[in-house]
Amino acid sequence: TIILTVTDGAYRLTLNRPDKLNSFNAQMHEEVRDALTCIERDADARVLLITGAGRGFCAGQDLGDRDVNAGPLDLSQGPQNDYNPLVRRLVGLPIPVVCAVNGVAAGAGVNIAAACDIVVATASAKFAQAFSAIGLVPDSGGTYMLPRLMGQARAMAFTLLNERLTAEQAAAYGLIWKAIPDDEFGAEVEAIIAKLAAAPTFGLGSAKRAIRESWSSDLDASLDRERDMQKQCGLSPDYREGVNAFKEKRVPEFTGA
Ligand code: LHQ
Repeated sequence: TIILTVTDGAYRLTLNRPDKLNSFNAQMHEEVRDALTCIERDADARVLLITGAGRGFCAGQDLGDRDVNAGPLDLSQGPQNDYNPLVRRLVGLPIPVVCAVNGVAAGAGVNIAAACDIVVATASAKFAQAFSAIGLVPDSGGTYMLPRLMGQARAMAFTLLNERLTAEQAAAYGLIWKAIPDDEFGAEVEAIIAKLAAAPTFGLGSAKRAIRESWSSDLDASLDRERDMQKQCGLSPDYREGVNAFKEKRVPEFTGA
C-alpha cells in the first residue's frame, strides 16, 4: 500500500491505494510506520518526500473499513495508535519532510500534509477538511496546525463549512508553500528534493526544530534556543564547508553532518 525508495539519502514515500484515493487503512498505517522506522534509523537520510499515487494525494481515513452500524465505535483508537504517532514522527524527523500534494487531499490527508515542512501542490489539487461532513473534529493535528498556518478565521471556515480550497487558495492562505502548474510539478518537486538532499542537513534539521519549538515558547526562549543551536551548528563540518566554499567561490559539497 506504499512504495518506499531511497537514492543518495533522498527517501520517497508514495501512498499507493489509488482506487481509494490513498486513504489510510490498517495495512497502510503499518507500512508507513515501518518506513518511518527505517528512515529514523538511517543516519545518512537527508530528506523525505511524501506523495500519492494516481489522481489523489490522500483522502484521510478509509471510511470503508469500519462498520458504523455494528455498535458503538471507539474512534480515539485511530488518533491514539495511528495518526498521532505519525504526525509526531514527521514533525520530529531531523531532516526536511517535503509533501507533494499530487491531487485531492481530504481529512487527515490535509492535516498530515500540514505537518510536513514544505508542502507543494499541483495547481489542480483540492483541499477539503471533510471531518465536519461526517460529524468529526479535525484530527492528525489539524486543530493545532490549521489556525497557526492559515489564521483562525480561515481555519474555522475551512473546517466548519467544509469548502474545498484550490491549491492557489491554499498557498495564498499559508496552508502550503506553493501551487505548481501540473505540467511542471514533477520536475519542480525533483528539484526541491535534489536541493535538500545536497544541503547541510544538520543545520536544516536544527532550523526545522527551532521553528517548530518556537510555537510553544516566547522570544526569550527562542533567542536562547538559537544561541545554543548556533553553537552546535558552528561545530558541524558542513558549516566549515559552507564558509570555505563561499570564500573559494565554488559549489559546497555538504555531507549532511
Ligand atoms: C474513499 C475515501 C475514503 C474510502 C474517497 N475512504 N474511500 C481518524 C480517526 C478515526 C476515525 C475517522 O477518521 C480519522 C481521520 C479522517 O481522515 S476522517 C475523514 C475521512 N475522509 C473523508 O471523509 C473524505 C471522504 N472523501 C471525500 O470527501 C471525497 O471522496 C474527496 C473530497 C476526497 C474526493 O472527491 P472526488 O474527487 O469527487 O472523488 P470521489 O468522491 O468520487 O472518490 C473517488 C473514489 O475514492 C470513490 O470510490 P468509487 O469506488 O466510487 O470510485 C470514493 O468512494 C473513494 N474514496 N475517499 N476516505
